[in-house]
Amino acid sequence: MKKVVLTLAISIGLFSCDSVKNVNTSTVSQAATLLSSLSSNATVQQISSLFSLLDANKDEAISSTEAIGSVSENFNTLDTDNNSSLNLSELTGLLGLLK
Ligand SMILES: [Ca+2]
Ligand SMILES: [Ca+2]
Repeated sequence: MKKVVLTLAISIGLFSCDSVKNVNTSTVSQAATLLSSLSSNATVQQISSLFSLLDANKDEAISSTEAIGSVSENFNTLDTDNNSSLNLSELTGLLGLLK
């Protein structure tokens, strides 16, 4: 019986990991929603929110794998220093592209 409980505990542990993944997925969908709502008069605050939503590993940079939608499409244009990641000021360049 103890073994069953242990197995159950491990299963719950694994399930928790899945939950974390789901949270990340929802972060991406939040980012997608925010991105689609951005217009040329978007605020730096919105870009900053987008930045933190996209920066899944919290290294203060958006890598090409973290970029989605128009950020991904314009990644090379936005990456002005060509270091294959976007910092907040580079992401702010998206405002110019939205105009
Ligand atoms: Ca990152
Ligand atoms: Ca860069």
